[in-house]
This record gives sequence, C-alpha cells and structure tokens, in this order.
Amino acid sequence: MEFNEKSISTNLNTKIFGKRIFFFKSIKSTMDYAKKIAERDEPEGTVIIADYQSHGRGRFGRIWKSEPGKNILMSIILRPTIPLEKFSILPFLFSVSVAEAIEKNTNLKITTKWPNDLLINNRKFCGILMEASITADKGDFVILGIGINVNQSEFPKEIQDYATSLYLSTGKVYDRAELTKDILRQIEVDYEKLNKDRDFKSVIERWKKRCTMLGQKITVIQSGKTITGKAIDIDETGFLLLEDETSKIIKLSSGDVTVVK
Ligand code: BTX
Repeated sequence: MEFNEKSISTNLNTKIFGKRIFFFKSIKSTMDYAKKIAERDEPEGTVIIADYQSHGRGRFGRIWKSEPGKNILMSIILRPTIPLEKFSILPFLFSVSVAEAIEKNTNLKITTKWPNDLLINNRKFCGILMEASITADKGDFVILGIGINVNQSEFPKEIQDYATSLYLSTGKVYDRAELTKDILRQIEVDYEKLNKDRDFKSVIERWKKRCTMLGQKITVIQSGKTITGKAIDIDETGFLLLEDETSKIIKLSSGDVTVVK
C-alpha cells in the first residue's frame, strides 16, 4: 500500500481539495510548510502531507506524536469567503467530514469532543488544529491541520491510556492513500455546501449529534484556570456554553474538557 503524492492523487476526482499535493517523507510540521506556501499565493485546497513530523504540534504549543509510516498527518490551505467571525466553524466542519469519511471506511462509531477531537470509545484518534493568518494586504488564509492515528499499534506512555488508532480499534490495517482521498472528497462536499448555503447552524448540529458530553458535568481547563459546570450547548460559532455552580452561563472559546464521572 503505497502512500505518496501519486497514490493520493490517482482517481481522487476532486475539484479543489488535493489538486495540488506536497508530500514529505519527513518534515518538521506540515503547518509551517503550509503557512509558508500560502503566503506565496498557493491556492485553496492545496494539501501538505507527511509520513513523519519531527515537530508535529497540537494546540497551545503541545506536541502531536506520530510514528513514521503509520498515520495521516496533513495540512490544508483554505482561503475562506465566509465572514471572519465565522472562521471558528471550520474545525467543526472538518471534524464532521473526517468522522463521516472514517465511518464509511470502517465499522466504527466516531464521536466528537469539544473543541476539536475525534474519539473512538472515548479515546482520541484524531486531532484538528486551525491556524488563521489575517493580513490586510495579502488576504486571509486558514491552515487546517489534521492528525489521524491510522495504523499505529502502540503509543508513548504519557498518552497510551487515552489514545487509540483505527488499527487498535478494528484489528485492520488501512490503506492511508484511500482514506486520505475519501477525507478530501468529503471535505470538498461539506466546504462547498457551507460556502453556498452558509448554514453554520447545520454544521454545529451535525457535530453535536456525535457529541456525548452535552448535558454532563465537566471540568474545563482554560489558560491554567479550572472551571466546573454542566455542558449546556455549543453555539453557532462553536463556543461551549457552560452552566457553572451558581447557574451562570459561561461562554468558552477553547479549553481542555474532562467529563466528571
Ligand atoms: P491538542 O492540543 O488538542 O492535542 C495534543 C495533545 O494530545 C497532546 O498534549 C497529547 O496529550 C495528546 N496527543 C499527542 N499525540 C497524540 C496522538 N497521536 N493521539 C492522541 N493523542 C495525542 C490536537 O491538538 C491537534 C493535533 C493536530 C495535529 C496535526 S498533524 C498535521 C498537522 N501538522 C502539525 O504539526 N499538526 C497538525
């Protein structure tokens, strides 16, 4: 099962996503490369994909760990035409697209965890990262990073209790090129639809259908502060509404959630 620029682009049949693919055996982070070429006018839909990242990153400068030759690590360049204040919907859209593409290829049930994780049986197998560049002169662009644990069979100690992969969940080895193609096709359908109908609400509705934490007591750690309360809802821009112990509704844009058992 080859995994390279050619195997991903063969029969891809998309109009925008993956029309241009930059494949690396090893790179620091696909996010940095994507940003660099986006600044030089690389078009929307260009995909930067790697077999290994030496400095793969998550949110807040955290590390995304991935063994060489096992997983999907990619960044996609977007040049959104939706209003700037709606850009925060994009990781939710991508989460739903990836979840649907993975379900088509496996018998798994994929759930979402706020803000941008995808889980199998409560274990994280995919993280999505958005980095936006807002510039007055060159036009805005967004880089969406997607890390998916596909065929990895073991994880480092620090994350082995809450990380999983498609292989660990099904016992099957997956063709990463075929999975990547299905993900890009699904993203294209969903992104084009959003651009046309601007139905931000339905994106969140689709995301919420997969989310198991709503209605539950949770703690959120945000900038070192811990907030406990009930997860009430996710609003149209992707903010989490939390009812704290004094019944006050708090709106959160980011953080790390744990469900209180
Ligand atoms: P995050 O900050 O929500 O998640 C990072 C956290 O998840 C880490 O602190 C660690 O606890 C845990 N973690 C690290 N690696 C894994 C893993 N392989 N599986 C499960 N849990 C893990 C999530 O950030 C966003 C990740 C995006 C990664 C992609 S890969 C392609 C692109 N390039 C790049 O550098 N980042 C993105």
